[in-house]
Amino acid sequence: MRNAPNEEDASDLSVSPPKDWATGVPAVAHAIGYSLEQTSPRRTALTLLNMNQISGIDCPGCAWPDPAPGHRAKNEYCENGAKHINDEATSRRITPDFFRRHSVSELAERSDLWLNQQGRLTEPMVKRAGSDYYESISWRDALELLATELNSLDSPDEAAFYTSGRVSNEAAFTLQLFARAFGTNNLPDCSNLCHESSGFALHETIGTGKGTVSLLDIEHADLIFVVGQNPGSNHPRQLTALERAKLNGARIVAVNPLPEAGLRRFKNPQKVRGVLGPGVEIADRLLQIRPSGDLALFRALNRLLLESEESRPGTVLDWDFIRSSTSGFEAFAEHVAATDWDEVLAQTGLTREEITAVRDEVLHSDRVIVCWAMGLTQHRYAVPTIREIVNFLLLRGNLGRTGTGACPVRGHSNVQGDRTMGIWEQMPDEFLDALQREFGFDPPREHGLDSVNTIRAMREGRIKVFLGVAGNFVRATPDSDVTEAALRRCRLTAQISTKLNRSHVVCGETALILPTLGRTERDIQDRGEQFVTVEDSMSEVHRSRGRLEPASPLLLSEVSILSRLARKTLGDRGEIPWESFEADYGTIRDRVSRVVPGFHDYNRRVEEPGGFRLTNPVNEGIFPTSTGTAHFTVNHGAAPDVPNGHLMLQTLRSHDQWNTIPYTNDDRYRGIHGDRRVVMVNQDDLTELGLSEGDRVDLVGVWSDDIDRRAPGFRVVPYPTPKGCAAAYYPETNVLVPLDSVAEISNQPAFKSVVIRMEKAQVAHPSRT
Ligand SMILES: Nc1nc2c(c(=O)[nH]1)N[C@H]1C(S)=C(S)[C@@H](COP(=O)(O)OP(=O)(O)OC[C@H]3O[C@@H](n4cnc5c(=O)[nH]c(N)nc54)[C@H](O)[C@@H]3O)O[C@H]1N2
Ligand SMILES: Nc1nc2c(c(=O)[nH]1)N[C@H]1C(S)=C(S)[C@@H](COP(=O)(O)OP(=O)(O)OC[C@H]3O[C@@H](n4cnc5c(=O)[nH]c(N)nc54)[C@H](O)[C@@H]3O)O[C@H]1N2
Ligand code: SF4
Ligand SMILES: [Mo]
Repeated sequence: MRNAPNEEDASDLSVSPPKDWATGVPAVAHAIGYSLEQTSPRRTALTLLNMNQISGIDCPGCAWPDPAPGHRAKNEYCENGAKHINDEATSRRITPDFFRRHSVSELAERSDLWLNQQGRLTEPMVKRAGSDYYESISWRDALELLATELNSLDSPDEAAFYTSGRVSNEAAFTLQLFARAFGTNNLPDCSNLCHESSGFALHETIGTGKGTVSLLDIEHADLIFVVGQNPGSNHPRQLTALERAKLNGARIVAVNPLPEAGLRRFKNPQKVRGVLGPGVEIADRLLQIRPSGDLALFRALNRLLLESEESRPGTVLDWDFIRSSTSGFEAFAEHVAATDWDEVLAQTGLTREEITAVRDEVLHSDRVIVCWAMGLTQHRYAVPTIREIVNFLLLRGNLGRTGTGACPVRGHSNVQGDRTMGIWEQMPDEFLDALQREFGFDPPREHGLDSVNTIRAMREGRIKVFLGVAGNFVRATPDSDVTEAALRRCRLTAQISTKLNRSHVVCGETALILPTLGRTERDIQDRGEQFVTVEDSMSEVHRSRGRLEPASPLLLSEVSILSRLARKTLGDRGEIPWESFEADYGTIRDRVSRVVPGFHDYNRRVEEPGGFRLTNPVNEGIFPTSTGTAHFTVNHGAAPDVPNGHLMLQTLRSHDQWNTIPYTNDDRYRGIHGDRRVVMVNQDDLTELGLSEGDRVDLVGVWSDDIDRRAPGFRVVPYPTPKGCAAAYYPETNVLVPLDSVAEISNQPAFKSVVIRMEKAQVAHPSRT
């Protein structure tokens, strides 16, 4: 079973103190080094120099936006962006011979790192029922097989179509159109695992699920909170924006259980001063909060602001804004006034002085922004926590004005765009009405399955066919043993992918690998060379066009695969011109312009340098909620109880991985090298538990069912995390996250509050000799 270690995980662990700065010369050297290892200098030049430029490739690294045209650096990318792009542009190839040499069950024992290192997929492959090997199949037969399976289902709702956020707008629109024309809203996506909690909280309170902040706002803010986010590793160019804000006089408060390198000092690699000097201090204050303590923190801040207003009436709260643009203030104020300080201190692990000092920062700041990511969204009470942050912003009118706002920092480069294009199991009726008008069919109205509910349905045999468009569903999702068993129950699983991952080898009875072009590659169709479009975390929509020769002549683009699949499955049903979609993506954008609000004149506007920005109604003073006002809310919730001798584990990314795919076994900024099966624990806890650095333990999940959730063979690393808490890498620890441990309302897995205990390792671990 792969969720236990094998010889590929043999440990060369070495530990040094965590770094207190991020992104300088070593970072750039690492990126180029990784690139040259994977590919040639010429290909490196064709990809890196093109990245994030006006007519170049949109970086697949993350959703952080690019500066406006004219303000971009020659090297407008970061170390990690360079690594992601080179991981795709690698010269290594997987050919049919590879699958003759390795059976599926053998590959299922390999590490995520090894699978990814084998290179690009080059030909469609099939694993037939009863066989343990993938073999070649033509595109025609592969799509025919998939279409036949889809058409033989008792109901379209026995199929699920997963999307990961690298998929372009054009492919996403095509996929959701196909799924709905086929007859289902089962469109689980990575957003269900990522910012779903943000979407629900923002939608309910301000009427739109998207962030309200632009790069210009960041430059003009007086105070920026960076909550539950590790930008040094996961959104490196956010540090450039924060540096600029600081040079303009902004203050920064970081809220994080860990003293992440990028939150401390930043050495800007694009400036001589950054490379040679000590760098810029990023966070003026770091609140080392206990995981899940953020609701208590913001409630306490809100209470302090209300008290300041009481002592200096008319000077603290923005009454004009509260009266004209919000509702629910009284109930909220009454609830917050009853906040119990003992509980706040216990939940946050902070002191009253620390919290009061932040209140003072707020009182001195006219323009405040709150940024956040997975440290907030992946908890049971994530939605109430984010709603409480909205309360915090509303109190002083920090929404809709320049230099203010809510900034959920998205992960995948086009995860926001995929949602805009209709990838959601719960799209509102207005969207479905527009599809109906444009394409003349009745889209299903009943909500579909999200990621967690898809796994439940597979487990019960209610989902029989699964298509993954990008991503690595089996590794991204919780409860690995349960999820793997669920996937294996499917009749057919198919993956449209660039690289090999675990979702190809933990598969249904029949399985298909459908290899596709990546962002870096030229995409030539019947009506000429195509580009695609994406939407970043700040609602900027722009083009992306690759320059490299495709990794294999047999690759098809995502749009081609989906359009052909739709034609084969639907035959003459409906009047959707799949053939022209494939030949010219401009014809898809034409349709989008008539279906999706804000996309009028799409084809023309996206030709503008830098594309266009979708307007956010909040920035025009409009709150499109049921009442037309922003809603103050009353929020309940507390961190999970952690019994004595147990720890609260958060599962997070290392510096050297891309989601489910580790690139190396190092986590440079945290000072951890040579091993990913490590658990970071506070020294006092280790002393109490009688453990020391390097000791090997099993991590054992504790949940109300009697399933034995165990991640064996982890090495202990003393780390400055709050007492009673621990941190370890995803996806190795997903086996510990119960499928039913989800955020209320959003149904997002609570990946960052997993109650565990540590046991001395039961099985001897392989060592590198
Ligand atoms: N290099 C690289 N870049 C990436 C990715 C990648 O894998 N690699 N993934 C992309 C994707 S899809 C995403 S969603 C983003 C993710 O970006 P992040 O959200 O930065 O990713 P995580 O590693 O999950 O880190 C979560 C951070 O939250 C903190 N945290 C955990 N629990 C709490 C809590 O309860 N309260 C607070 N205040 N903080 C907490 C952790 O200590 C950690 O610093 O990055 C994107 N960018
Ligand atoms: N425990 C724990 N679990 C988590 C998280 C966590 O913090 N903790 N984070 C969650 C989050 S925020 C996210 S977003 C999910 C990520 O979940 P996913 O998005 O499902 O996973 P990725 O690792 O990004 O997918 C990598 C695969 O995508 C394919 N790929 C890459 N580029 C392309 C492309 O251009 N086209 C196609 N078709 N395929 C491509 C490659 O085959 C590669 O192997 O994981 C979630 N799971
Ligand atoms: S910050 Fe994100 S989008 Fe920008 S270059 Fe780095 S990885 Fe790519
Ligand atoms: Mo994500």
